[in-house]
Amino acid sequence: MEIVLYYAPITCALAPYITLTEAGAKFEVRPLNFRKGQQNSPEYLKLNPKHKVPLLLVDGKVLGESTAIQLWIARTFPQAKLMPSDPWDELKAIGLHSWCSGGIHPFLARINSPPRVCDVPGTEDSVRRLAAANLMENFKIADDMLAGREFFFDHFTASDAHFYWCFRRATQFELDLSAFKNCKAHFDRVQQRPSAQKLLVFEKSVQEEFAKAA
Ligand SMILES: N[C@@H](CCC(=O)N[C@@H](CS)C(=O)NCC(=O)O)C(=O)O
Repeated sequence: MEIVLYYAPITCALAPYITLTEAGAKFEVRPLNFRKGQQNSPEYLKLNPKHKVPLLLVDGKVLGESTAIQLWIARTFPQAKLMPSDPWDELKAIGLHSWCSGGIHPFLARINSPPRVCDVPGTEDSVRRLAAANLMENFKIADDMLAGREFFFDHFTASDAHFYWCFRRATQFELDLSAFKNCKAHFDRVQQRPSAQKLLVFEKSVQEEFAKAA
């Protein structure tokens, strides 16, 4: 089976990189340079008209959207136990992916680029402030969920990788996240895993390549 992951540094595509690595999958990564707008190239738009990563190619078949990608990885590599085995918990895990993608990610995107959602002059700070407030509300919920636990379920799952990315992205903005001690401990725990360490080394190498090409 040929697995290709379209990825860009910093982005949510790092979560499937982590889970594919946890699964012991053989996969090729095709990094896109967002600074050069490679996600908007005609070739990439043919694969993904949404101009987003992550995107998976499996024997040439295209799969987009983090939730679907994570589910595919978990189902294809069941020995890695990337979804909880209990059917109800599996649904809760799908809910967590959906929350990361649809409930948390959009606020990170607004903080990163307010003009994408509001072009009224002078409103950038306001968009950022409101997005940050929504983000904090979500992190408080996650912090309560993670109280007294190592992971969202009784072992590491794909949900942990996805939420790790959300929290990591938030650390890259000027936000005070000190109230979310359980999220931070979870972040550190996931980041210590060999899969995340491998990702960080890979990310650095891609960023260096892109810097050279700038
Ligand atoms: N709903 C998608 C969102 C993916 C997404 O927004 N990816 C961002 C990076 S974190 C992206 O590729 N942005 C590029 C663009 O919008 O041009 C998912 O969960 O996979």
